[in-house]
Amino acid sequence: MSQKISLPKRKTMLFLATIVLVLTLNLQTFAHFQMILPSIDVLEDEDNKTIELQLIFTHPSEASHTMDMEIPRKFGVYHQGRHKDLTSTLEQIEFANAKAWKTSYPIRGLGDFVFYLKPQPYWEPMDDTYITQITKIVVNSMGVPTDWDVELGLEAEIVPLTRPYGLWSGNVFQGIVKQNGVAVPFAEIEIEHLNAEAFSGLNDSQYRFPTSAHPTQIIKADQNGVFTFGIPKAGWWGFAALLEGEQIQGQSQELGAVMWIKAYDI
Ligand SMILES: [Cu+2]
Repeated sequence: MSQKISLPKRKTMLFLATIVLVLTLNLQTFAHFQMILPSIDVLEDEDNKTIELQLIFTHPSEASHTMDMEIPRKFGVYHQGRHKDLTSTLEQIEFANAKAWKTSYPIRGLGDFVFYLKPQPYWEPMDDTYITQITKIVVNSMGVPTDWDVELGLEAEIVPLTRPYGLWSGNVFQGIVKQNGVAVPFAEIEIEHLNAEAFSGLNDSQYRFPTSAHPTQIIKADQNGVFTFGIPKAGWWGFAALLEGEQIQGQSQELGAVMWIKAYDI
């Protein structure tokens, strides 16, 4: 039996549909990305060996509103089989009117230094969920590859299949999405380019996106949790695999596995 919907009811439904649409649009155009932003990605002989790292929770592509970060649960570095906890070295800073963190780290020796961050869960009222994005970045010294493909065994982790530095724009980047060491088939991954010029406050540096679907790229992993993305432009690119985490006090938690890479034009 077909149901007829009376006019006032239809109006209400239209209204509700509009609200849902607006909320959905917000979700799509406000992808959150936890960043570890190092002052340099590959150190050469002549470079200062003490690097700076900033921990920022933001919307990198639109360079819009940046979220306050509480002191991270853990920030550390892995190199040649050794972990170093850097949490106590973090200093609070302000970045785009929000609370962020920074530290400096002296790079000793050659090879890969894998920095990893476990932030405190962030309550996002707009999405009615906690967001926890566990983030990784590899800084290399002197172009010698050592640890870049390591799996640290994080709760949520992107394990790169492509060396995550020394990349050209036009390369593809591949990785495996893992949750507690297990590959996540068909995981959804959001990808954004860091709009560095806008963040540094230069005038007229806003991107003009052709549509509202462009700031955040969305791909899915295959049945083995492997994803592939063709890098269209030089700069920093963030990958956030969005997973379902454990509830926190009855509220849902979106668990993210995040990794950042930097590409250069050939
Ligand atoms: Cu936000």
